[in-house]
Amino acid sequence: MLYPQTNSCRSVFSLDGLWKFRLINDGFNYNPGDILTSDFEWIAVPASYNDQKEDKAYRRFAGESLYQRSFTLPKIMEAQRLLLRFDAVTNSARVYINSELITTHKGGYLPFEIDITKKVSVGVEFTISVVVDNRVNSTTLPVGNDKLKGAFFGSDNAQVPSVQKGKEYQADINLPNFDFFNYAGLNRSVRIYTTPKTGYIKDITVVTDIVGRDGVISYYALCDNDETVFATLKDKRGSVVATSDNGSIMVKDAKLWSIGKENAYLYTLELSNTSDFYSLSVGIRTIEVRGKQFLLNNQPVYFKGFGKHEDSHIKGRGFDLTYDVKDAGLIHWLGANSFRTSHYPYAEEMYDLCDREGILIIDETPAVGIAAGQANPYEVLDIRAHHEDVIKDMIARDKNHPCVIMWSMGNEPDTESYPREAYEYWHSLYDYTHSLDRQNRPVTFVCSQNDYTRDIVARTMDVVCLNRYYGWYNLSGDLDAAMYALNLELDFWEQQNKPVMLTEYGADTVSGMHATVPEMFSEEYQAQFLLAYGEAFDKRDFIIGEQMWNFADFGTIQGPMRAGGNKKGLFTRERKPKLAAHAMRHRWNNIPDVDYK
Ligand code: GCB
Repeated sequence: MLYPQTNSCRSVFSLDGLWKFRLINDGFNYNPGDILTSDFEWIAVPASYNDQKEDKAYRRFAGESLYQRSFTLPKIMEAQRLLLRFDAVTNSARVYINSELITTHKGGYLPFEIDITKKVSVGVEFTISVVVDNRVNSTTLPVGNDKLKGAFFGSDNAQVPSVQKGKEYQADINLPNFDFFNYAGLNRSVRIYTTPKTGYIKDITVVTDIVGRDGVISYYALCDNDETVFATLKDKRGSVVATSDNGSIMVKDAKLWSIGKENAYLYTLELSNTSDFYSLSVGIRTIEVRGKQFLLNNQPVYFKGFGKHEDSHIKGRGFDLTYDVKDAGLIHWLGANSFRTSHYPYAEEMYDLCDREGILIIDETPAVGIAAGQANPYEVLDIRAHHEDVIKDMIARDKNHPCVIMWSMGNEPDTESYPREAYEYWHSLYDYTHSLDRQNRPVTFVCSQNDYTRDIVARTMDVVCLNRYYGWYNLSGDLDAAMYALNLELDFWEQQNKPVMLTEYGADTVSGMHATVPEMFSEEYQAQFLLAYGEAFDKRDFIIGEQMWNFADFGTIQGPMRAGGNKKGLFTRERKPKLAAHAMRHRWNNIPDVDYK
């Protein structure tokens, strides 16, 4: 799926800004075509709605809400094909133009678009209404709990007096099976973009290779007719390097794309036919897992970084380019080189930035929370087809970014209780993921702290990715015992002859809380915790990377384990460094990006 662009043949109109908004509650029903004239709020797009108003309903709400806005398109657009594109509506959407339902979409973290050429008349006002549903349940990704009512009297809660068990407090609330706030709404940009009416370029896929000192770019362009697509490759200064009309370009003495701002060389591939034009940044690089190494351009990489979230005050999960730029700068400041898009694909602009700045991305689907208490999640949850859809859509969106170096199919599923079913589920998805990516990037999923001897699927991934909390959720506060346990486990993984990466390890830390004898929640404990893990990694050649949890503090559902959110950040939510940020900066600046192990 191509990102909208303005050029000599296409144009983009932003629909971001103030929209009319209301929760669909208190007996309010949306009748398609109804225009909101009263009882609505003005709300900013893109942004989550939850923290924009001083109303607890906005944070606690579970259900549908309505966004509405009217537009008139200029007559100069008459000659073009019109596409309405939503970059992300969380968690699902019904879209109306005036009273007509024009599309529905499930899943809150990937774009969808609709051809509206025949639905609107240029020069005539029309109204877009979007009904957004924020509910998560056993059919959605991320997964939520179906039981919306009676959450406070659940029989699983040991603190509920036995005489109250089974009693229901009548309130719909979201019960996410994941540890980030279920921020909802028009979280990313909304636009109308145009293409020529015929002959438009529908899709482009790029694969690159290195032969000696030269680069090879193979491109596959899909048009709505059979016309030949011509390619022109330009270097950074805009000089033409090569042209082609046969899908392949040889680049003599190619400059490769690699880690770091100075090394992230991007060419521009311009594709055109008689009606259309599209330009794409291309980084020439190869990726391969060989033995216990992860090779970028044939050099073994050591991953330094974290899992992140798209999360900030007030905007919630709303797209904010300024935060992306700030975060990329902090990644460089730390001497880090990579992150995982835990736990959903991020806004496309972040990948574009990472292409330019040489930051590696492990791209993750929203498949988080695949565990169902005592029950078999592979039977209880109705997610398989949707899971395939999000993998397909994520790859369709992100396949051309050089910064994307591995696909993560999901985070912390239960692989231990029903090992055979887990294997069947995840291994078939692994094959499916590989089959969709012409670049054939490595594929993995990220596994939780479990009885790793029972998990028979993680060890079959291209890279084994482990989330571990020795010293936090277990052996709490005792780093000596934690390191003993971690090393016991790493001895096991050493036998598997696979590259292994730690994709989460961390400690909640209250910024400003200090201790001479480091104890949990103090800044000193977090720093010692992370460095102790680092020491264990340094001793093992098969550990190819460390991505601690988390880049910054982030919002979660409230609960006894979370004081104003998850506090495992190296930075506060406002991006102020904790002591551990300085400690990791020192460590990472002394570890090279490649040829470390
Ligand atoms: C995990 C999850 C992550 C949580 C983290 C924590 O294992 O993957 O989503 O936020 O632990 O801090 O508990």
